[in-house]
Amino acid sequence: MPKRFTSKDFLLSETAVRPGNETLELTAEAPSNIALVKYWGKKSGGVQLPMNASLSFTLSRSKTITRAKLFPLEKASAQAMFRIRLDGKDRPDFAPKIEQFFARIDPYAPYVRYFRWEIDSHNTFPHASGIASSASGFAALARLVMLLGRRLGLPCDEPFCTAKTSFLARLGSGSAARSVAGPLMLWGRHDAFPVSDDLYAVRPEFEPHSDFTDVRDTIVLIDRGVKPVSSTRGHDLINRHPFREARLQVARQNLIDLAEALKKGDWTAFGRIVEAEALMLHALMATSDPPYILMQPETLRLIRGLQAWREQSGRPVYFSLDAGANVHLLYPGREHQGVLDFLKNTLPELYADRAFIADKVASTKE
Ligand code: 2P0
Repeated sequence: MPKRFTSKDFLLSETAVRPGNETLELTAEAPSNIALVKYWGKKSGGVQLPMNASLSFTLSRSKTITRAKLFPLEKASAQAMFRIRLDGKDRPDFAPKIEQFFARIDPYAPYVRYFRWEIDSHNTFPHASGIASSASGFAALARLVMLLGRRLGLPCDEPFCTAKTSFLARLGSGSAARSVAGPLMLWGRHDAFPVSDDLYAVRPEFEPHSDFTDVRDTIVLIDRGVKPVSSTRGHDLINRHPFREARLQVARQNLIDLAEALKKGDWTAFGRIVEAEALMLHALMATSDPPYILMQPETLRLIRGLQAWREQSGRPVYFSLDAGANVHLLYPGREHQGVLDFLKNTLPELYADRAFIADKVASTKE
């Protein structure tokens, strides 16, 4: 069984590295991901620990690419000094979450404070589209921090390196923990999966069936606006949610059943579980206090259209939803043209606007 790490394994003393006085330029990128079993709710009494285990597909084409110019400081600053841009434009609105990230990772990467950071990020997908940009964004930033550590002479062997990258990314955004490798990532302790951990995501120990080697995710961009309720707030509301215990049990069982479906190559069972998870996520939102709805009329139009089309054609195309109105269509690669034709017929205005992104799940043969 692969080695399990504790947070102590990731600690670093302030004097572990010598910064040098050279200006550095580093680039890192990280993919987005779509949760099949959703992370929804955090454990109380910890920092960014998931209430339940989640499993995701890594989206190989939707990425954040982050470049940092690092200017050495005379002496380490008291807190991380940085400036953040997206596509060359200053984004002070991103600063609070990044500041929190740098503060949380400080015991594990104190060398961050030896530099003034000029960070420039770019997404290969529209930023405001809600395609888990905090997941790929924080995973890319965590990779940069790890890359800097290597440049400063810290050893980073596998599996330690991926585990620590995920551990750091998690401290920025929970779902980012899963955006550090692929094609399937498991985050959160689950007794049926001995390698699973709350502190960082891992590749699950099971092999998916060959019918899951070429998986596509077509993301239909229904709403590109800012979400009315953030995911962080949504996670909070689960702690006093009347269905909390039921959710925990269902998520636990869904993960076991989903692993079986993936191992057997059973697309029907896969679709049943993934769709139930998506609807449960949105049902939990609708029954929170206060309740809220992130779906839009087009979300339902698409879901209903898909159900009718599937019934009539028998094609293995299933939907998932993130914390937003956009719809992810998951299917084997051979169905790609059929999915595009279906979208053209069901949502012609969105199709004409090309408001969709055909993504590819990182190959399960990786
Ligand atoms: C997930 N989502 O598993 C779930 C399902 C969205 C839908 O985790 O507070 O940005 O930064 O840990 O990770 C989105 O929430 O929240 C999310 P924080 P995050 O992907």
